[in-house]
Amino acid sequence: MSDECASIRASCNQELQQAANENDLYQIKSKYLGRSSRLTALIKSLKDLPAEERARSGAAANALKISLQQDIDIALENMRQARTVRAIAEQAPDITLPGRRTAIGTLHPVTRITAKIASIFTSMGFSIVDGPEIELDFFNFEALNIPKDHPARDMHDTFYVSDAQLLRTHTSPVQIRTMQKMQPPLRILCPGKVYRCDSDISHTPMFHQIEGLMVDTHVSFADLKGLLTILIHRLFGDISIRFRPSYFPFTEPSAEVDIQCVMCRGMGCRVCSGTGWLEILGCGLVNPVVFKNAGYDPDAVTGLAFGLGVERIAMLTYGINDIRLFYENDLRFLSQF
Ligand code: 2NM
Repeated sequence: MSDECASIRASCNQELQQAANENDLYQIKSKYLGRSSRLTALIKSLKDLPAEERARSGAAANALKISLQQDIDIALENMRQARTVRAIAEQAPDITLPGRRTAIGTLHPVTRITAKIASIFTSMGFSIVDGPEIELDFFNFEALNIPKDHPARDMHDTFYVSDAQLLRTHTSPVQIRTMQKMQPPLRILCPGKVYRCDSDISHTPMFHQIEGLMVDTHVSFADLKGLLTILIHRLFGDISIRFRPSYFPFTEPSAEVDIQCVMCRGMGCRVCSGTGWLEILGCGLVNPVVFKNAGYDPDAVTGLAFGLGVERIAMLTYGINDIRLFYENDLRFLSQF
């Protein structure tokens, strides 16, 4: 009896040693613990033994059964763990492979020019200020000396939101709001999106503008010329500039500033329509009416103001001939900056 137990034990141990996979182990389990196993036969034969020996052998057979079950289950668990370890190893990334490249973004040309101009003016003591893109008629027109039915309103093809609300057509309303809140002296630069109902190769319904305003007791046209000459020379290098008389309702006197054509260096070409000059900004001394509307004493202060279109400066700087390229989000265009 105990010989048979030892023999089963030894035979099972040997097979467990040789098992190559989980399937082998399931077969061993059925062979040693199943209905037609030697152990089951042995347990069935116990009833033929004398009572005293039956108890002893029964206990031994039972102990063997439990022990075989444990050994087989442990072997199975080890095999499963080994399989998991192998699967993880197979799925693990090969850290010697070269990485996938991620394209590094670039700043949009409009962002670049805005940042450049902002840094030129902050270096001269200006603060950057912004305000709402949906404006009241008062701040966009009325306060700027552009009354209703004034022909100057036709210059800005306005998107109206309601009778009193509109999409700002320039960033000047930010300057009116700032004057209402802050006392002079004032030096501010207002970059931002503006909207005009216009669309062709040189106009988009939304574009970017930068307007500047400086107010103090003795601001003169000489200050305006000096400031804008510094701006243009820092943007375009040593280039010829001319101030040409013009008209804006919010400034008096007013001027437009031309630079020597950056394409043909003044020889005359398609970009400058053969004139050798390019218009790049508008400016003037703040109209006293505007000061009064904004709550400043027009007899106590004078001011200079100017405005420019960022896309236009970017087109001249980078030699871009169609403004719509800025808003098509074509990476072949954008990745060049
Ligand atoms: C321009 C040209 C000339 C301007 C005026 C003002 C304000 F609010 F102070 F009156 N802001 N911007 C101005 C003056 C803008 O853009 C072509």
